[in-house]
Amino acid sequence: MTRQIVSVVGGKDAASTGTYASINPARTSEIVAQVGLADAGTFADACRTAKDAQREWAKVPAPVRGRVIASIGRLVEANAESLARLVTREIGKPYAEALGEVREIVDTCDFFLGEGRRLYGQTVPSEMPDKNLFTFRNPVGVAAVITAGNFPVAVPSWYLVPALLCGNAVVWKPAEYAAASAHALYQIFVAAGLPDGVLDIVFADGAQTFEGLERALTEGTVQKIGFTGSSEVGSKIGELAGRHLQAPCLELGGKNPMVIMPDAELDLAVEGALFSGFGTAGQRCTSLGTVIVHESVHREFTERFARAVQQAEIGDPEQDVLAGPLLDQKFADRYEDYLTWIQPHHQVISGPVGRITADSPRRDFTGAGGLYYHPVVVDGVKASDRLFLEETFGPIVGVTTFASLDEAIELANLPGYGLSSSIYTTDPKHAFRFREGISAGMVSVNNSTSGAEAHLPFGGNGKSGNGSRQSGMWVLDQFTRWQSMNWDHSGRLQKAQMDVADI
Ligand code: UN1
Repeated sequence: MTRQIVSVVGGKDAASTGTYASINPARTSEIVAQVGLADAGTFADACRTAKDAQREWAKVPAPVRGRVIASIGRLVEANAESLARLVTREIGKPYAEALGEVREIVDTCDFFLGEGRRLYGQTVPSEMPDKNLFTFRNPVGVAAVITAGNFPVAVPSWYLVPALLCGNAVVWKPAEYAAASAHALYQIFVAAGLPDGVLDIVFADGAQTFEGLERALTEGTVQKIGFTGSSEVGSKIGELAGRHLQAPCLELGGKNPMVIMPDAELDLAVEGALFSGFGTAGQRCTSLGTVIVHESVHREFTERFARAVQQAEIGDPEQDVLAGPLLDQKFADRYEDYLTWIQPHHQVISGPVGRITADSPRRDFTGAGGLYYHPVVVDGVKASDRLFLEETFGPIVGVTTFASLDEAIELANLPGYGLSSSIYTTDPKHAFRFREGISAGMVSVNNSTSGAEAHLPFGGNGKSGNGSRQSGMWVLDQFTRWQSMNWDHSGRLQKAQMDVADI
């Protein structure tokens, strides 16, 4: 069944000026949704509508907003299977992972529903007698949230749930290739009791979104941008926000390293590398980029890793598989581009070579043109290589060696990203030294680079983001602004710094 979906602004369907067909990447002949695309004007309208709705929403007491978040969580839970099935069908994520993704929304709601009864401010001692100082968290206003399609429902919820809880309105622009999943989630949020206009959804291409956002920033109807996507687009968004004196919340790419020490449990490391590198077909921002393995265990590790990769189940995402197809044709093109570059340069130790010709790396399992690709492991990657420095966002993992932990840390930081990282070691000293030296916002010890829990700070540094953090209580600083208040009941003008009594 093909869904017909359009943008919704202020509770009403908005006009479309173009269309996009969202396809099932496991069967590319199947259209999941025909998506009406809006233009920049509709985006800017949505921000104005949201601004009006936000004024009223901010007056709703925070504990009551928390109850709406609780209802969203319950509704998501009640619809978990159908939502996960839709995610699998639209982006090819294995069903178990899609269900996990839906679980992450519920976890996020569980965390924030109670925050409606906290959102603490402070009472602070004054320098002067008979004077009281307070701090308050105020909503920022309207958040424009632009999200990628690899986590079409969980990652948007990291923005939507806290932003709404804090009394903001949200205009959400999801990735077109995940539009049906996004629309289904939008409907659940609205059904939980959000007033019209407090959450608006706009489907638009990149250029129209950017133009619409620029207009909204100029009109003063957007106070916060949340963006998850590539470092390249993130930097453009950052530039635009900066011109309007705004600090966006940016969650960008990663070239996430995994360091394997000589004292590591190798089987565990192989399992971790397999899941980090090829789970979700390597299409998480937290996916493994390069294994940095100690030279003394390099041979043993690569042999075991190559075997594990060759045995991994890649196939129909509705079945129990490690990975399904790539998300969308544009990611498939990118994979093929990397592969073309890799072939003459490197030793591919697991992947198309020897099993399928290099210029035809696709494995079509269904006979219906699924975007299935071989996982590829490339050994002997050098620090100056494209493959070492760039995020591939696909099932390609590089391997390189090191001699000392300091060298490993230097290599791990070299690409200039700083999202996630991992070290396999049985020595806590190594783990802590790695944590101190690594530029990443997230560090795993004896665990995958991917799979952060929903109540820890999530985010990166360098090319991975501007230091903003999502998830957990840290995200409250993105969606509220601190306000201070002083209240003098002395009955006279007490001047700060000037009327402070000496001891
Ligand atoms: C992303 O790919 O943008 O930590 C987010 C993880 C997931 C989120 C990934 N919970 O791997």
